[in-house]
Amino acid sequence: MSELVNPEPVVLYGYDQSPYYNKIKNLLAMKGIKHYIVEQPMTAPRPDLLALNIEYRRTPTLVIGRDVYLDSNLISHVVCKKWREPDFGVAEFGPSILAFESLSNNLFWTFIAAADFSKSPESFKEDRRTLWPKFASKESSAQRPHNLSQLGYHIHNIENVLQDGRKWMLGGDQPTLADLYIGFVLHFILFVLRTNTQEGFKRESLRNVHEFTTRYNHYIKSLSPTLTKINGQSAKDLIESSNTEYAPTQHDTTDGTKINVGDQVEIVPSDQRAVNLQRGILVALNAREIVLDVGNRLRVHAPRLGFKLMKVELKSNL
Ligand SMILES: N[C@@H](CCC(=O)N[C@@H](CS)C(=O)NCC(=O)O)C(=O)O
Repeated sequence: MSELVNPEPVVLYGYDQSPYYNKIKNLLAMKGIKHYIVEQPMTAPRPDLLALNIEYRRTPTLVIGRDVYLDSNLISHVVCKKWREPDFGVAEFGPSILAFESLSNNLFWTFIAAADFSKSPESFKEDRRTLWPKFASKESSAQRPHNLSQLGYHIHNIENVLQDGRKWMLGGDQPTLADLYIGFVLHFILFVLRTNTQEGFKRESLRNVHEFTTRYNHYIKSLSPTLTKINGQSAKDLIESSNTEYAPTQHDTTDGTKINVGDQVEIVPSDQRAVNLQRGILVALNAREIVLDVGNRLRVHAPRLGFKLMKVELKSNL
């Protein structure tokens, strides 16, 4: 057990087939952050997370000490703020990095709308339909040609950016966070789900994009991450025995919502059906974050962008 002793454990939950999980796995490797990995099933339920009172079921989730972070965008902001070196061009999370983050999310969801999941296992499709009722339906496959054209638009824009011979998205000799944001999603689209065999996405049409993605993959493979795979119970013990202070948070009393610190609330990503609601007591709310106390001395942090926040109206038992 001694190698599990860590005053502020960093624990990543996810599964290898998840591109967003790989985005964070690669970020931790780029930053050289020692961490633990708890592999999760591809479909719900995820008992390891439920045991920590985490109902949120999107992937990935990252725990740092007793703070639980939802959503890869928030996670990467938090990681880059906490571990500033190496900097990867993101000291201030400047506009170009944010633009690449937004492009990356756009690319991913445009691709999901264009992808063919008809041959995926029925159990996987059923599971995803609990979040997105039209997932892999006849209706959505009729939209595929259109969505593929939208994907082509985004990827050809990236081809144009790379046309001046730059190695990395922001130029220069070293990769930055912009490369991570674009690299993980291009790798998934072109090489994991093999869009590279489709007309308009083959190497001859997108030479620079293909070369960039291969370069990104070589770079990721050249890193030596310090990670230990552990099971859910060991992770729970590690997290619950952590004695670190909570991450500092700020409550903005001028926030427009009628929800106050101490209220019982639920949050859920706004791009899915309202299932697997994450419940907790509101600790802080500001322009960037929602922070909840979920019991077990754990706090959950979700980004404000892309999450719905609702007050739970408690029914009297009388
Ligand atoms: N905005 C979220 C999106 C995460 C997301 O949609 N992940 C996919 C896997 S790549 C997912 O949650 N799928 C359903 C699941 O894993 O239960 C993030 O950046 O973390």
